[in-house]
Amino acid sequence: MAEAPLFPPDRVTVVGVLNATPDSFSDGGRFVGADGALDLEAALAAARGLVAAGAHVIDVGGESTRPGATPVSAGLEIARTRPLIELLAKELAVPLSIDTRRAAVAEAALDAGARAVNDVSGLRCEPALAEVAARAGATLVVGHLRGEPATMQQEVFFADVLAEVGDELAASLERARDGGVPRERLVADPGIGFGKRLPHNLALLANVGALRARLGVPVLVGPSRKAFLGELTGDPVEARDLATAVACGIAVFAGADAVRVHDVAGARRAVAVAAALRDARRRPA
Ligand code: PMM
Repeated sequence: MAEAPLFPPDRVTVVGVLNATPDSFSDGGRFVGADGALDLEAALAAARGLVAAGAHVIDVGGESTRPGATPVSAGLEIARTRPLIELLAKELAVPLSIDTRRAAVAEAALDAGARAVNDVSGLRCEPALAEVAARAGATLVVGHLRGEPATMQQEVFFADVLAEVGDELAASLERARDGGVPRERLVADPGIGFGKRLPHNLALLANVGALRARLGVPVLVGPSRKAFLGELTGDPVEARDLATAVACGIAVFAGADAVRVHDVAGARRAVAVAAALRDARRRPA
């Protein structure tokens, strides 16, 4: 029997973030010490917390993609994520995804039990990642990112952000299909905060329904704790969960199929209300 889809059309999928990095912008250093050692027990406890809060999928990352972050080797990324995925796949009932731009890291994670690959570069970094996902029968999330995380905020220019992000995501989806990933296992993500300024992030979130209609696959958005929310509220990164929940709710009302968040409990509530309002607008009582 075919495995149940990770992003089914009849629910808003909530993806919980679990970063095994020392330097992610909001949750770095929770499970990886300055000496590089991974605290598997603490990471498992955090993952259990995400599941208890209602996460449908857990996204494990081993490389920070924050603006200006230093890239790490594939070997280090695998050392941070593979043992954790092996443990989580054994202990938890929810599907796991690996947040990576590299084919070798994706392969190790899929081998260890992950069922999805989340590539924020949309196959621009390593196109061979598509074949790795295809071979494993994995779901593939392609994100929108121009350039590299290290420099992505330096030269940002869009004449028409929705059209350009739509074109570039459509190209990523085509690359994924060329690599053998069928449409039913593809998800697109406009890459909130990845080489974008406040007006771009707002336009993408508020018009996510148009993007979804154009691309024909589920759309995931990841506004969680990002700088644009700080620009709007003045809140520091550790106080952005309420703003995140609002952004998620409104994106779902506007057509998003899935959200990727650190605070799953808040996002679950926000998307429950937003999805009900969205459905009421589509089919008034
Ligand atoms: N954002 C981050 C990392 N991975 N993946 C997807 N699909 N979408 C995102 O917006 C996204 C991502 C930013 O870093 P974080 O892990 O600290 O949230």
